[in-house]
Amino acid sequence: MLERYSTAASTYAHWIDYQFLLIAVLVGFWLIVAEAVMFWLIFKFRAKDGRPTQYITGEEKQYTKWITIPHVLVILCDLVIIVPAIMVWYNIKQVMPAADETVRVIAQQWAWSFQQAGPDGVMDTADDVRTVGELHVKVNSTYHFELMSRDVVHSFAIPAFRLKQDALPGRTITGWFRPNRVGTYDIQCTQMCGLGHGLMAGRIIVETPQAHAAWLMHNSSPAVAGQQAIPALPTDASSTMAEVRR
Ligand SMILES: [Cu+2]
Repeated sequence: MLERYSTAASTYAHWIDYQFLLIAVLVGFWLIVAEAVMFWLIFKFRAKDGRPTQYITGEEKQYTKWITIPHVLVILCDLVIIVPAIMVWYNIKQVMPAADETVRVIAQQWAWSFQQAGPDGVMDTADDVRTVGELHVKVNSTYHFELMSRDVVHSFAIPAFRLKQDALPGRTITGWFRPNRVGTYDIQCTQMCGLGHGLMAGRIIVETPQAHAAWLMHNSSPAVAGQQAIPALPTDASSTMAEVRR
């Protein structure tokens, strides 16, 4: 239902949407009830000729129930909101499903850079693909991200995924997402990070596995793409290097 009003492109987007819907419906219902009662009371007890003003201290039993009953109802409604909110938080931020892929996300004033494994599927090898401002991912794959900052506090946000995570200099923060809809979506920085903050936009392109494999192959270093591994040094060569070091 909410899909009509905002695009949801990750597996946990609807968990967050339903949490917002729950809050909106519960709070909205009580807002309407409270306003209706207030206007009814204003109308019922409006000034009338010949009717003296009542002075109500609120200490009598028949009046205190007007405070205690709504108070208990508010606490019950809080529980109805807080319990699913904790479950959503736990499932998104505390649980890490096994990764199919890993991407490194580096924030800096004022750009996003990304690093992911090339066709060999191993990070930190010569065929890694590095991009700026544009992250290509595969649909229906669970991604772990390693988020870092080169300078100040930034925040990595993909509204269509309902993903938002602060990036702190000196720390690597891990999280996850699983895109489930092919398309191009915004990446934003959502922490005021300096003069160019408003320009710090990027995009994430969710592709089919075939399109993603083709993109990886095309953007990986042509010299190393297709090589299985960097060959080990032959024994005599390493001994020669050891001799040189001596
Ligand atoms: Cu920023």
